[in-house]
Parts: sequence; C-alpha cells; structure tokens
Amino acid sequence: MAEEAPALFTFEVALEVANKVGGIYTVLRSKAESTVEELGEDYCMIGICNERFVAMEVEKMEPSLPQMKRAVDLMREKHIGVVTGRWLIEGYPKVVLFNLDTAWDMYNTWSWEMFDKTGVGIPEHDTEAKRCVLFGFLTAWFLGEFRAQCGKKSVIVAQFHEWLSGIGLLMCRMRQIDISTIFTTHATLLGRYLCAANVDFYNNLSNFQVDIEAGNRQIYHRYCMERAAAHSAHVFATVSDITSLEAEHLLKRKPDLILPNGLSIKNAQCMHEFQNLHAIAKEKIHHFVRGHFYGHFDLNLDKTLYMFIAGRYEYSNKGADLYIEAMSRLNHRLKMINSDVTVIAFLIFPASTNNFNVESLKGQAVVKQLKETVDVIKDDIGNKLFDLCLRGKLPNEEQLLDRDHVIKLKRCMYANQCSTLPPIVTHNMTDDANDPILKQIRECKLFNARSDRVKLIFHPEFLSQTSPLLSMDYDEFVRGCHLGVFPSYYEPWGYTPAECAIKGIPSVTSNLSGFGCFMQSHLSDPEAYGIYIVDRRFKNVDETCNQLTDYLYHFCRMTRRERIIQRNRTERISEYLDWSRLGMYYTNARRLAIDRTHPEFLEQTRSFSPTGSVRLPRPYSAPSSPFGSRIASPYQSDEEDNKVFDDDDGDSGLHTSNLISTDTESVLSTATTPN
Ligand code: G6P
Ligand code: 1S3
Repeated sequence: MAEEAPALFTFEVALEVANKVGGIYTVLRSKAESTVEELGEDYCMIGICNERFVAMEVEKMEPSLPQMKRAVDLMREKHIGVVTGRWLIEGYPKVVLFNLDTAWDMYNTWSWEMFDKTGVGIPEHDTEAKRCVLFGFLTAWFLGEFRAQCGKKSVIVAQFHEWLSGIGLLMCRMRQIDISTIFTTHATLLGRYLCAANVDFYNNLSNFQVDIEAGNRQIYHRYCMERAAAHSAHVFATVSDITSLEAEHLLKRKPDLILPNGLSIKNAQCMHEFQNLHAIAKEKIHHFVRGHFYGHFDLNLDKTLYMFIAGRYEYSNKGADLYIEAMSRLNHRLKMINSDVTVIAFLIFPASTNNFNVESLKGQAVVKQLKETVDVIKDDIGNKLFDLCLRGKLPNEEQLLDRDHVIKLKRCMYANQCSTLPPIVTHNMTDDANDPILKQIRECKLFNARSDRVKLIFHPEFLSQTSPLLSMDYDEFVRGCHLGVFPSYYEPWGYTPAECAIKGIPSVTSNLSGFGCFMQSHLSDPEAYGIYIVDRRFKNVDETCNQLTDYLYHFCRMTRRERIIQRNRTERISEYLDWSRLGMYYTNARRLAIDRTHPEFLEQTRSFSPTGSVRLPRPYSAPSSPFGSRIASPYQSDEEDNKVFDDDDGDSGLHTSNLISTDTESVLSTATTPN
C-alpha cells in the first residue's frame, strides 16, 4: 500500500500582511493568488492587526483548520487579540493577525527571555524594535501551539520576511519547535543606512567593520536581530544577486537562494491593446503639457518624447542625480544636431509642499478656457455652414468667422501670453532653496527655455486621477510615457521598471538594482527587449552618466516604427515576470528547507513543487543593438510610422518549451549548508 503523503503547512510571516507600508506588501499581495493556487487551504499568512487596513481589507472568520483554531483559542484564553479570516485580495488567502497592544503585559518577560537566550537586548527608547519583539514572541507562540496540534507526519514551513519578523524565527529555533524556517531579507539594515549616507558602498563591501558601523548608527540591537535571524534560518534567501552580495558581507552569511519578485499579470488584453492604451494615455499627458507650457507652446507634440523617473524621494539612491545630469547632457547633444525632437523629462517624487503653484494652475485654466471658446465657435460655424448649405449657398470665410468670434479668440490669446518660463516644479516646495533636485537643476541651468530640447517637470507628489493638474493615476501615466529611467544606486529589487515592462514601456535600470541584475541574467540581449542596464558598479559616475546619455540620445533618434516594435518586445517580457512563473523560486526555497530538516519527507512533498528557470533568447530578428536598424532603416512616412507593426519575428523567439529547464536538483545541490 502506498505510504500516505505527509501534510504540508506553509506560513509566511511579515509585518506587511494586510498592512500597506512598502515593497513587501506588494510582494505578498501580488503573490497571494499563485501561492494559494499551489498550496491551497494549507497556506496562511501571519501579520499584525492594523485596524486601519484590517477594517477594509480583511474578512474576519474563524479558522477552518482544527489545529489552527485550537492554537488561536489557546492564545485568546490568555487575552491575546487574534484576528483570523481572509485577506480580500486575489487568491483570498487565510490570515492570522496579532493585536500587539494586547501583549505589552508580556513584554518584560519576553525581552528577558530573548536576552537570556540570545544576548540581544532592546534599548528602552526603541518602540519599533520592542513591537518586533512582541510580534516575534506571538508568532513563535502560535507556531509552537500549532505544531503541537499537528501529528508527527506533518511538515510545517514558515517563511519570515525582513528583520522586523526575524524574532519569530529566532524564538522558534531557540525553543526547538519543529518548523522548517526560511528567512528572506529584502534589503539589509546596514546597507540602507550606509547608502543613504553616500558612502562608496559597493567598492568597500568587504571592508566595513559591521559592528562598529551599526553601533555608530545606534542600530546595533536591530542589526543583531537581523543577523541572528539570517544565521538561524534553515534557508537564507534574498531578492537579488546584488543584495545577496550585500548580505554576504554585511550579515556574514551568503544567501542560499535568490527569490526574485514578480507581479500579478492579468493579460486579458488582446494583442495590441497595450499599444492603443499607450496612445490614449499619451493624449492625456499632451493635454497637461499644453497647459504647462502656455505662452511658450512651440513644441511639436508629434515629435515629443515623455520620459520619467519616479519612486520614494531618495535623491541619490534612486539615481535622480544621474537622471538630471544625463538630461542636461542630452539637451546639449540634441541642440548640437538641431534636433526637432523635444524630450519632456518628469520627476515624480513625493516631497514636502504647500499645494500647487499658481503658475501651473493658471496655465491649465487658460488653456481650458481657450479650448472651450474654440469648441463654442466650432459649433457656431458648424451650424452656420449647415444652414447656408441647406439654402444652396457656399459660404466664404468672413461669413463663417464673425467679429464676436475674433474678439473672443483674441481675448483668450492675450491671456495666453506669459513672460516667465514654464515652471520646473508644479507645487510650492516647503524648502525650495535646499531641495536637492531643484538645487541640481539650478546648477545645470535647465530652465525650460525655448531653445532647450529637454524640458524638466518636477511633480513632488504621487499622481492622482483627481489632481487638477495632471489628472491621471500612476499606472495610466506610465502607459502614456515613452521611457522610464531608473538608474538606481541602492535598490534591492525595484518594482518600477517591472511595472513599465508589463505595460510594454521600455525602461532604463541599473546593474545595482535587483531587477536589472535579474534581467541581465535572464535575457540574452536585454536592450532588444527595451531594458537598458546602466553600469553603476564598474564604471565611474562620469562614465555611467555618458552611458545613460547615449541610451537616451539613441532612444530620441528611433523612429516611431522602431518604438512600436520595441514596445511589442518589451511587453512580451511580462509573462516572465508573473508570479505564476516566479513563484517556483519560493517553491524551491520551501523544498530546500524541508530537505535540510526532514529529508525523509522530501520525496512525498515533491508533488507540491513545480520547478524550472527561464532564460529568454534574443528575438530572432533583433538587430545587434536595438538601434542598429536606425542606420539601415529607410525614412518612414508618418503614415507608415503610425501602423502598429507586429514584430518582424512574431513570437518565434519565445517558445516556452525551449526556455524551461528543470533546475531544482541543482538548486538543492549547490545550496550551502546552514550554520
Ligand atoms: C501606438 C498606437 C499608434 C501610435 C503609436 C505612437 O502604437 O497604436 O496608433 O501611432 O502608439 O507611438 P509613439 O511612440 O510615437 O508614442
Ligand atoms: C524593499 O522595499 P523598499 O522599497 O524599502 O523590498 C522591495 C520588495 O522586495 C524591493 O522591491 C525594494 O527594492 C526594497 O526597498
């Protein structure tokens, strides 16, 4: 008789479960559907109860699994607030959320236990770290009770995200609870601090005296929590090669595995729908630009390219410094060749402001007024034309445009005059003089002058559909742009270029970002797919800036037809960024954890594990560089340019059967053993 397969229960533990803070929330939320599809009812997320989000995002209900119900009841008997139910997102995953405020009575006992067992003490003033202790002990308590309820023939895997959840892992190990643990870091504490302080990070990775650096920044206890979790885990993982290197040097353990971040891609759109959506969204940006440049509107919108950088306002970490300098160099180069192309380069970073500035609002109002006047006159003329033709008379010009019309138009046009240059920033900045972006723009003297071929617009607020200026949400704005530019210096993964790719919008990323490294290792020719990777690791800043300027310059010289073909290729990457594929890396991590704790069960749990890895070849017809065809392409007429071309290679480069290789065994055999 075949042996009964062991039960496999999987937990993911993070502070950002149904609690929107940053990138980890995106990971958990977007991954939920594919994980539930794979693991079904035996998958559950553990987090904290943030009433603000729980009220909107969680459907409360009692656990259906008896073991879970019992574990929760035991905690509730001790007056711990535990919310159980389902997170109302795609996949509808189970959640267990602890109310930390109900556990403060236990804090002293637990912090002493932690100090006793690990030597790590928490300073009185660090409330965030204290909350992590509460969360960690509650998690370990719950998992301990759950384990006790399950039979011996069950395997429990718990994956802990980021140092903030690490105490849970540490206590499971200290209390010797039979759980296979994975610790995933999405950025190291010290790495973030050091980069924010502008140190030459990657050239000194092996030289940092980590204890001293952490001590100097008063984060030694947090650093210890993170390092202890990384070393105690059966499997240590991170999100990218570059963060793996960082972790190896700063946490002193080389991650066993890389777990790249995916997105949930609902590709219901038909073949070229994303191209049409690009044109529609671009029209909305045109509308904003007409208002923003009122009084100076000498742009040919048909030859205007929209580029943008966006993210949390970390000026140098996100590469905003490089972006502005490269735009300045691009401006110079376009002027030298008398280019008729205009680049409008947006910077979208939330900063401290006092509302929109008057000039920006006035521009939109004036242009709106002109448009409304023209629409009224257009209707008048239409009616007159119709009337005259009915009477069999062909009108002359004077009969159509009367004096009243001319006066109205002149009034609008005079209002449209403006002596100052179009604004750089759309809002009143709280600290205009010291804002790093504005300071650099002043140094480069990029002031949106008529002669400038590159114009800058700094929008210091997240985009919103309800804005009176640029009324679009971020997703729609991305669709309408031509190129995203994200030359980050510190970016463990970085979702922005991935979000561009799934909409078919090409982007620039860097080899210091997780996404950039991932693309470098998974695409034979990233540029052919519209992913430009600037080298921030082995080049000096000036060389990197020149490389970025070259990319931007060549992009400006592409024909519309080349841009359309490139968008088709970029969009094809999206299927490879979907969790339905990238989820397999998580599967492998779980298998590795089981292999290290319960190898006897690995065979039986194999059925839980779809495996594989992907590498995309160059598109068959891709030129040696995406711009190669620029030189050879004959001049394209506007009409021809406007056609939505199928890529000349169709889908031939992307047969998935050639791309999947089973690599679980190699993952398992090359992984290092835990300390
Ligand atoms: C899409 C639309 C075309 C439009 C083109 C503009 O492909 O389907 O109708 O002409 O975008 O491309 P561009 O790169 O100039 O914004
Ligand atoms: C981190 O969040 P962040 O924006 O603080 O984790 C994200 C998810 O893994 C990652 O995309 C990002 O680069 C990290 O920085």
